Amino acid sequence: RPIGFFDSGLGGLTCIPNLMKLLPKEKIIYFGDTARTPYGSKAVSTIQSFSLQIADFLVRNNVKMIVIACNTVSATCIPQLQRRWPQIPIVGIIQPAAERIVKSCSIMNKIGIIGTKVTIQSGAYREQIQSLNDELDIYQTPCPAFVPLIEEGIIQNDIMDLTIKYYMEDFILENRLDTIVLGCTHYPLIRSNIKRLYPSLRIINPSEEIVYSIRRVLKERDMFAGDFEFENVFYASDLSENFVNMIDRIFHDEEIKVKF
Ligand code: DGN
Repeated sequence: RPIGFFDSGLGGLTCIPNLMKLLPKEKIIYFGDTARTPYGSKAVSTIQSFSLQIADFLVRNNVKMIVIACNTVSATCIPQLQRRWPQIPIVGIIQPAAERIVKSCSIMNKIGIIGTKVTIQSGAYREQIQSLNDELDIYQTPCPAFVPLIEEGIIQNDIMDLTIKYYMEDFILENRLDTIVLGCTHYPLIRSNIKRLYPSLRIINPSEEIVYSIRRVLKERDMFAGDFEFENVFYASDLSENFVNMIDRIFHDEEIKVKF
């Protein structure tokens, strides 16, 4: 059976390449809610009802696991999803990121979390990191304009660079940050911009870390894929050209099916 992934849009696609590298036999159903993106500035109750609908759809498609490839949803919806499907493993993205941060940072580090308004307001990163190590210094700031720009494909250009500086320059300098956590699955798409503007920052990418948790859960439950016939399918709730372009960019040569 396939693994179900979802995000408010194309951001969650950034988790897929590492999954394919680490677990090449696993197959995927991905749902991007491109019709209703962005989630990051919506009411929590709205995000919860959207997430339940999407998870319902994935379960109807017989997924063996639900991966929440979205920080905003991971910060606000996991208990609801677990209550609805207690028998299906649900993997969020914040816990694996918190584990990586605690493993690779010390009290000498100044760690900045960037994410959507909802993710930052929820305090989920700080809470989960400090539940593992309460001595780490955590700073947070929301960057709400990143997602709409990325969904529009405005990435490698001056507008994005200026927006990054607008949100991050003072945040980094005032707090003397040395580590930044990409607390939104869209942000790996602007990782190279951030690296170019702030070369000495260490960047932690939860979209990569989540795959280790997926592997751990599959192992614990003895659920690794055998050889089976299934093509990866990508669904989007709206015909978004950027979604298709992004899939082409991530998967180059592969024949990918996108359904609307
Ligand atoms: N990609 C989502 C996240 O990781 O939080 C957020 C996108 C959005 O809807 N703003």
